[in-house]
Amino acid sequence: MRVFASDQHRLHHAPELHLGRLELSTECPQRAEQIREALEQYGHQFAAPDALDHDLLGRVHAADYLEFLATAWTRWCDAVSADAPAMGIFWPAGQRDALRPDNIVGQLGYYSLGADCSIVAGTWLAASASAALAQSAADFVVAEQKPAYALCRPPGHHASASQFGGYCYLNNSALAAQRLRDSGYARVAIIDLDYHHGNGTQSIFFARDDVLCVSIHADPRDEFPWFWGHASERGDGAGHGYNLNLPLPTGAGAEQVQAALGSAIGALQRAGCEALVIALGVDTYVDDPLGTFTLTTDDYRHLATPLAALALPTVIVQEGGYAVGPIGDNVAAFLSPFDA
Ligand code: SP5
Ligand code: ZN
Repeated sequence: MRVFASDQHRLHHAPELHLGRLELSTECPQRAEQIREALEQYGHQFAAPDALDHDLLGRVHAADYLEFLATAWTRWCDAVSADAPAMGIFWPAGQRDALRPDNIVGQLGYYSLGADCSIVAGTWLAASASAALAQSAADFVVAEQKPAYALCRPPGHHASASQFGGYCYLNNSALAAQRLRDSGYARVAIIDLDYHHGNGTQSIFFARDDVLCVSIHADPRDEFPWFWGHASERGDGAGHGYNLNLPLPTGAGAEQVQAALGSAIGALQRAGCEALVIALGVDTYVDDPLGTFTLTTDDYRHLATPLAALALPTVIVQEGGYAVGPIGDNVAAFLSPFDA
C-alpha cells in the first residue's frame, strides 16, 4: 500500500484540559512514529506529500477560520505568553449567532469546540502537513486507481468548517473526500470507524447529498463529542438521508461493530457512491486508554475485508487511536486486506 507520511507532525504536541487538570495530550507524536515503524517493517511504500492546495482548504474550511489558525499562536504570544498553550476558556454556549470577538482570548472560544486541545507553536505547520497527506493520498488514488493510506497527525474528524477540537484542527478526511469530488467522482462516501463520532465531518457535509457520511462510534450520551452522533441526525435539506450515525453502547465488541459496518456498506451501495474515504480510528482497540470497545488486532483485518472487497477508489485516513504500543500493528492489520 502507498503510505503518505511526514515528519512535520513532531512540531505539535499540545496540552489538553482533562478532568480539571492541564496535561500533555494523549494525542502524542509517538502515535505516528509507531505507525510509521510498523508499516516500514511490513514493507509498505512511503511517499512524501505534495504542497497543500489552499483552494482545497477553502472548499472545506471557512477563510476566517484558516486565517485564525495560521496566526493564533503568534497573536497569543503577543497578547498573553509563549509559555502557555493557546486555548479557549469562554464559549458562546447558547448564543447561536454570536458575533466574533476581536481579542484572541475570545476568538479561541469562538473557534473551538472545547478545551481538550490547544494551539502551540507548531500546530499550524503540523496540521497543514497532515492535511497535505490526505490531499496527496486522494490524488494518488485518482491517478493510480489503487488505495492509499494517509498517516495523518494531528487527526481531523472533529474539526468542522470553522472550529477545532477533539485533537483536530483541519478535517483531513473531509479534505480527501472533497478532493475526490473535485476529481470527478459524483458521490463519495466517508465511513468513519473512530471510537468517537465524526462531528466535524458530519457538520461539513450535513446539507450536501454528494458526500455520504456514515459514522460508527460510541453513543454520545456516554462519550465525547457529547452533543452530536445520535441516530436522529440524518442531514439537512438536500443532504437529508446522506448522514448516517450508527452509535453503539460503551463496551461494544467486534460483532457489533461488524454488524454496523454492514449497515454502513448497505447505505454506501444504495447511495451509489463511486469512491470511499475511510476515517480510520483505532481507538476502538480493547486496550485503548480513551475507548471502551473491545476490538483485537485481528478484528481490524476482518473489518477491512468487506471494505476492500468493494474495490472502490479508497483513501484511508488516520484519525484516533491511543494505545501507542500496538497502534502500528492495528493499522497494519486494517491495511492488509487492501493489499491482497
Ligand atoms: C481524534 C480523536 O479520537 N479525538 C478524541 C478526542 C477526545 N477528547 C476528549 C476526551 C479526553 C480524554 N482525555 C484523556 C487524557 C488522559 N491523559
Ligand atoms: Zn477517537
